[in-house]
Amino acid sequence: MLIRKAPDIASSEITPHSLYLNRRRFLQGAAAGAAMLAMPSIGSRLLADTPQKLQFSKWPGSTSEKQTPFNDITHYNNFYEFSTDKNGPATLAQNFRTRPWTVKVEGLVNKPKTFDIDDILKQNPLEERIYRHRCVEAWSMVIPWVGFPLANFLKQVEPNSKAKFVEFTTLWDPKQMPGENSSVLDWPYVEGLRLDEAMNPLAILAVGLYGQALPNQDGAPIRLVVPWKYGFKSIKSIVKIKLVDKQPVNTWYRSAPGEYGFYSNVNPNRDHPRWSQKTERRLDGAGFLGSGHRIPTQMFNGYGDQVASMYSGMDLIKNY
Ligand SMILES: Nc1nc2c(c(=O)[nH]1)N[C@H]1C(S)=C(S)[C@@H](COP(=O)(O)O)O[C@H]1N2
Ligand SMILES: [Mo]
Repeated sequence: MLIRKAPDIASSEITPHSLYLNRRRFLQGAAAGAAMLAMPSIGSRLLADTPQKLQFSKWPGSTSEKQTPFNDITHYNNFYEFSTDKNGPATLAQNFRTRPWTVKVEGLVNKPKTFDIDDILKQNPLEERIYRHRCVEAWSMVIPWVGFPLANFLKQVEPNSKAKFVEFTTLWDPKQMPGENSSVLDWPYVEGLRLDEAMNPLAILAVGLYGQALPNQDGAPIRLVVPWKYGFKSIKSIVKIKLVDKQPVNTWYRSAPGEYGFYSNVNPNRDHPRWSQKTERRLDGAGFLGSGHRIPTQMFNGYGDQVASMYSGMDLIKNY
């Protein structure tokens, strides 16, 4: 896992999230490697659990672009709680416990409530939505998510008139998540949306992909998916959702404010300080050794007709 294959070394875009971390990154990698070696019978675990099949309807707005193969979606992950290596979470998250699991919804709401994940699954009609997924590192995928609109979920707790933003928090459990023992990021991972963004019909809470429960490395049991924004906004393994009146400080902004803004809308006209955002490498099943194929990046990841009006009058170069 820790041995870099030649194309990874050659490519400047594989690990840019962590480039600034310099030697801290190496310490993290060593810790993750040690944790992996300590795990018993990884091989047998790979086949042990039958994934939970989900019931869902098909959302009519899905893209018809070629879907990224399951194997790439589950072996090319950013999930720093487990590893900063793209293929690390697939192994290190094998034994991650996603039951029992609750999501606490609190803050500026009339009806705060802690939801059990199985009640969430029963109470929210699921849809399959095939979305483009674009990482700030200039790679992209097409993923058949299974989930439901975040707006429907938030309406159940009745946000009050003071609520202006939504803050999401990932589980903090360093015993299970080896990366949380390192200072690679400030834990727990936090993300935020403006309330109108959260209420946009495209924003979903995903509980599955390819018709089955989310693989752990993709953010089981429940994660955010905001398809017009860079991938890091789509926070994984959520335990808390808080309605607030001030703009939340999201984890990537906290670690590198000049690089990862609050808005993080996919924008080919606003370069990342260290690389261009004009194009992206679409992962197409060629796997790690392949480079995918390069395509132009679209404003708002191609979802502009549904989201651009939320930003009218805003300078999207300044508000990156
Ligand atoms: N909790 C948590 N959520 C996270 C991350 C992370 O490290 N921790 N990485 C983000 C980044 S940078 C990306 S690109 C997407 C990747 O999602 P995927 O691995 O399911 O494709 O997850 C995002 N959500
Ligand atoms: Mo990302």
